[in-house]
Amino acid sequence: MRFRASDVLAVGVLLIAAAVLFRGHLLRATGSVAPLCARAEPNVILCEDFESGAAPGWEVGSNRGHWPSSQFVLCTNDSFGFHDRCAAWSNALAFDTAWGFYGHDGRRAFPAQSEFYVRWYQYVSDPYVWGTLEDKSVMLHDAAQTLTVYVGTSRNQLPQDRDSGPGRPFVANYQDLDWRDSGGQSTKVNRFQNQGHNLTLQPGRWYLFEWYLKLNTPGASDGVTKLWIDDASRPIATQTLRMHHADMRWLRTGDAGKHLDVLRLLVYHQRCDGVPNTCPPNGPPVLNQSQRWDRIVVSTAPIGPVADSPAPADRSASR
Ligand SMILES: [Ca+2]
Repeated sequence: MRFRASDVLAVGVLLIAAAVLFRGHLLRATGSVAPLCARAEPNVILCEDFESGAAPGWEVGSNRGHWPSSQFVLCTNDSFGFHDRCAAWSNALAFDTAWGFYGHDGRRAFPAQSEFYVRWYQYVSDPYVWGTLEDKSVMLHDAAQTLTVYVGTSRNQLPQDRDSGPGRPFVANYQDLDWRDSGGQSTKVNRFQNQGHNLTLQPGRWYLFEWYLKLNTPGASDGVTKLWIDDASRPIATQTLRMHHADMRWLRTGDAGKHLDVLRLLVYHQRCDGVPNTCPPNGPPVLNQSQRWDRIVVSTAPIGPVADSPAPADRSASR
């Protein structure tokens, strides 16, 4: 898998690789992530806390088969996960022979929705060196792997976009390229925090992410996204909205009927071919750094922190 210089080529190669490597499997939600999962609430579509260790339901690969699928989930006796034993992770990111590094690549399908929330906890290793361009993280595809959107943990478009920068999460939407059907008017792939209080991730901490997506009228820029991020090192009483965009074109005109119903966990760290060039042999072939994911929930209703954190005092006020 490679990501090319332009966003157009990047998504093209990605989609080809995805189509070859993966077909989603729709499986029953499992796990005991939180009481809302244990109660099988009707809004909840997927729960995953990785406590079973083997990540059932996930299709797991890795960069050129470097890493065994069994190592996608790691458990310890204490706290590899967020306040529990197990988490999925991507560690020891290997050079892809182009300009990026990645390790494990895990995917899981969930029942399609036109409007939904994805909640997860994410840990960034200490140390962690951000890619000079970006680091991918939690991605969504359609079942046929023709759509690609994601929350990245870092995107650096400084100095042009002052809401970007190393360790600053963002949302990417590869359907909002400057396609012919938009009359050349749409170049809004990368969306940054825009609520006036940007968050920059710090290594060695867990963070709570909650991502809201509402699909658009195919071809029209009327979809919505919101992103809440909070430092989970301490109890989270009120989630903090970092991003809200209401002109999202998740679906192109020809994408009518498609849904974002495959969740993918992938750290793709890029790029090393700038100045100075740190790609092998100028730099190490493997980056010994990682990101972890845990306590994932997909729901048609707001989700919030895990149950063992204090409940938000007024969730409606924070949303
Ligand atoms: Ca866990």
